[in-house]
Amino acid sequence: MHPMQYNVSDWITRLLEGDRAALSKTISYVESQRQDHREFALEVMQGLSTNAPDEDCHRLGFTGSPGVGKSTLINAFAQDFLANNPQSKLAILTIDPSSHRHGGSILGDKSRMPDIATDPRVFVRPSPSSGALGGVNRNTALVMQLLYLVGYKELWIESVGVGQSEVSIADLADTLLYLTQAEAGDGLQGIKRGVVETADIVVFTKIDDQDDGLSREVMRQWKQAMSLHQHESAGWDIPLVRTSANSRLGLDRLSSSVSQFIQHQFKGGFKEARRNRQRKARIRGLAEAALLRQFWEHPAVAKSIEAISRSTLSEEAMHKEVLTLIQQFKD
Ligand SMILES: Nc1nc2c(ncn2[C@@H]2O[C@H](COP(=O)(O)OP(=O)(O)OP(=O)(O)O)[C@@H](O)[C@H]2O)c(=O)[nH]1
Ligand SMILES: [Mg+2]
Repeated sequence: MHPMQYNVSDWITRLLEGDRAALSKTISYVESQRQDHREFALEVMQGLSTNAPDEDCHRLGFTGSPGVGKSTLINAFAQDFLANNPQSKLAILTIDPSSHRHGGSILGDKSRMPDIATDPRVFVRPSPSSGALGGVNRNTALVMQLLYLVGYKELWIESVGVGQSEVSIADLADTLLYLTQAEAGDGLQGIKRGVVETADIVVFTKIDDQDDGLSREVMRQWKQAMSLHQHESAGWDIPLVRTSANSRLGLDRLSSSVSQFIQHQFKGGFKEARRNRQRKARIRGLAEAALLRQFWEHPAVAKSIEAISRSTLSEEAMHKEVLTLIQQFKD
């Protein structure tokens, strides 16, 4: 008998009927540390799966520094999206930074999406980042797949997108928006940090005033710096879009840039190529994390590491010892 009281097929029926409480619970089971929870969730997902290709699913990523305006832009952009696509179902995953400036970030993110959080077509889910600073965690792709399986074909994900986690937002998004504020002196931080390598569209936020001269100057600098960079999809020039969630400046342009990118990816066959690359990156991330855990938890290896740490081995001898450790782990 299953360790959990619920019956898998009843549970699936609830999910397919649109039971939001059941959906929230299933996500918690996916993210749970408990083996029986995870097994139940995976069984449910297998039952939901049709094995049809998920080409009709669009994963839109919003990344950028804390406070840059991700949640507020999502709130505004989602209203436009739903107005233009009234039949669509939209799921939004926000990954809480572990230490949130405003405190109480779970309520915080929902309250920063006041106009959509209660819309029956929208499902907002804050997820813990499990200590990984990047936000996205090893379960995010699974959660997104679950949402897709219960009928959410438009999946948006908010993440600060820095730091070291097994899986990054660039390994998940079909379309990745990099949000930045056009601030003096800060303008090219994103380029310096190499985000342009992964961004498909650069979005300047909080440009409430069309005549904001500074933002134009910062944008010019970005344009110049980015002319040296080639996007992974041949023929795509990364658009730079000035937006404001408050005055709604640039939201139309953002919407058409996203549509153009989707078209470009589809026509050029880039979407599938990208998803393959992302799957590989996720496999790599998950495998590396699992292997490392096993390595550190391996009793003989752990013992040897203790011994080596306490010894007065020379640096070159220690390097040799590391190779021995790996052999010990493999045996
Ligand atoms: N003037 C102005 N302020 C904005 C705009 N968008 C967001 N803000 C403000 O910027 C602050 C941060 O916005 P959030 O949407 O919470 O930013 P975030 O990137 O989601 O932040 P984290 O989730 O903490 O990483 C809030 O006080 C917003 O009211 C805008 O278009 N114009
Ligand atoms: Mg936010």
